[in-house]
Amino acid sequence: MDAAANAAAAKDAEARLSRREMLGGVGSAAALLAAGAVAPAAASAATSTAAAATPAHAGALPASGPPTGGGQRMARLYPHESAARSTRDLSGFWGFRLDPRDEGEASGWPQGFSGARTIPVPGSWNEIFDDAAEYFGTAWYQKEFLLDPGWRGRRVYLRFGAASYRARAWLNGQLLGEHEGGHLPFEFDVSALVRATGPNRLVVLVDNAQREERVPAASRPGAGFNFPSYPGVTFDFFPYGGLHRPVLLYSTPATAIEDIAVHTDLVAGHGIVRAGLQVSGGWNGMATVSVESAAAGAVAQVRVAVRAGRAEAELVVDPVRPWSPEDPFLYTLVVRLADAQPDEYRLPIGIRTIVVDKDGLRLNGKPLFLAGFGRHEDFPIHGKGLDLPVLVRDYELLKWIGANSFRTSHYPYSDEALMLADQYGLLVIDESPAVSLGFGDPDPVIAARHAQHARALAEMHARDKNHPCVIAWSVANEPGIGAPVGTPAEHAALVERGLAYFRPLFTDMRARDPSRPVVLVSFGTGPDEWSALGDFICTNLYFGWYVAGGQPGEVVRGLLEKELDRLHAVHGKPVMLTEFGADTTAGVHAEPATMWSEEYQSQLMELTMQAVRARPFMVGAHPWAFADFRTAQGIMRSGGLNQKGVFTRERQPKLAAHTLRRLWRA
Ligand code: BDP
Repeated sequence: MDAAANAAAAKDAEARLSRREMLGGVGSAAALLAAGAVAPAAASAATSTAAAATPAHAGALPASGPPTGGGQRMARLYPHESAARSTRDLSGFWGFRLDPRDEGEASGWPQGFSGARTIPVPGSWNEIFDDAAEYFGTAWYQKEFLLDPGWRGRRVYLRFGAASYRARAWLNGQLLGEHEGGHLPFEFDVSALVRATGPNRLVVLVDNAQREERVPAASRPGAGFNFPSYPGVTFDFFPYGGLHRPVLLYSTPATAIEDIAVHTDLVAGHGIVRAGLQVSGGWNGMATVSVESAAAGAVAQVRVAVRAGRAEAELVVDPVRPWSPEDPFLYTLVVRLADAQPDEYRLPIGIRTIVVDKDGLRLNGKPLFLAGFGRHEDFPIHGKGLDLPVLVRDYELLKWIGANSFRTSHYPYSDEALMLADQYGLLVIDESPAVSLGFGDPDPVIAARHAQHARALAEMHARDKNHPCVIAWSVANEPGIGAPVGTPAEHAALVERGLAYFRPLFTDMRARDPSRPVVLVSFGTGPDEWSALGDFICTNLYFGWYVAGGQPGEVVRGLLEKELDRLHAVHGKPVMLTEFGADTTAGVHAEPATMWSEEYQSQLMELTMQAVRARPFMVGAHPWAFADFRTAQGIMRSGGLNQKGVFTRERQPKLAAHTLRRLWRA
């Protein structure tokens, strides 16, 4: 590295370090519909007031002309099966080819490409092929399938659980559309393009280029999360590429239930279930809505008139078995249309309430303390690919340790993760992919991120709104001023810039869902003005690691207590410690405890939990992190791993796991 580059890198590291130095009542169904909780089928995902900007990536539509298949539509209801609906999982072996020169589209690859090797879907290409380990460009997937003969004449949809980061799909050579954002589903109506006989060829371009206008963002070459890292991303996890979640085909009758928005309440000992319905094509007719339980059948039922595709139903469940971590009891909401081809949709629901006020969080009226973790979707060989055995094992370990909750740090997790959390009774803070936003970047970059961020929030809500496990929305993790700040006036201008960015996102999220708290997770003493937008205060504090490292005793305790008390005094709202922790190499021991040893992490956890539990205004503490996870290479991350896991990456407990188990199960 020459002197100038060296100086630039040092300056950059300084800017990154400054991040650490700074540490020192349920609405009616009508209201839900009005608020856009059930959005019109064709509505754009972005409802934000901020200027939309065209992302600067290459190959944005319509390079191949307009999509023939009607374009991408927001995925709302998960394709659960019923008497009227079936789902086919296209997971398995697909054809795969890297396209480092971005030549595939011009060379006719959408029709099907040669030179393919075999890749598993779901999975991350970086964990599978040596030549793709550090590959962040464009890659192609292809798969042939036959249409189920029973699906002829029905509507057929193709749903991608997640593609990192941008995907463009073709069926039988015809462009279906494209989607941007690596952690949320999208779907296409393929009824007009799918062949009833003979093979159908599905081709997907997945572009995982790391760009600064994307969410989350890459940073300038040579920059990194703490220090320069490779790859140079602004966040602390590996930017895996690939089709990370299942690709599903599903069929519905011609007239279909397109969306359901459920809100539940508990009043005078019985349950209230309100459901806003949306049916395709502005359909008019009668619908039956029932709440069923496996043991008792229909426990409540109403018939409602659907007018111009809309209806709302209210059902009373008495006696009610409320959903909670102790008893995660799920009913099934069943909606049936009285049509020539009657559609039926079956939605697992839990009847529960979540309330936040100045005194704390309450679930079903009872005080709630969130014990659990920030996590990652990450596992050797699978990368970010959905791995069902790991998912179940993780939840078993969460139960083993006495956790009741987790945050989907730092992006929405799979549909399967939330469906299973409903069953396990795990409470989820559902976080958007906006991690480490920086407000020192140029206007067009920030505008592009804002448009994408707004879309992601709309999609996250559309997908997750009916899960009882989701008890709060996290708009972002650790946004920062993002620039070395000179004067107080410059600092104030950047704070203002952030406020102008976040306010409309909070307004939109609250309008979509008046029933759940909305929060922003801040780092250290990151601008109070931004945290204040949240319904409770979420803070990540690394006393004992990035600040006052090596002193897990009274020094850390003093710093921590002072900052928690300050946050409560400033905001007058409940506070949650959403991250704290220490990198710990499994097997390293020290007496007295020193940094990186299991004893040190364990002591830090115990001390922090004591300080937290001594404060009635604290509503939760999530050690960072559940398990070690892969991140970019750099001098801060031995082995390319963040080792703050309480479990190893292979899910074996470190000493701190036993300590937390003792504290949380007491
Ligand atoms: C926090 C971030 C998290 C990092 C953690 C760390 O929210 O993504 O992994 O720091 O440095 O600030 O370990």
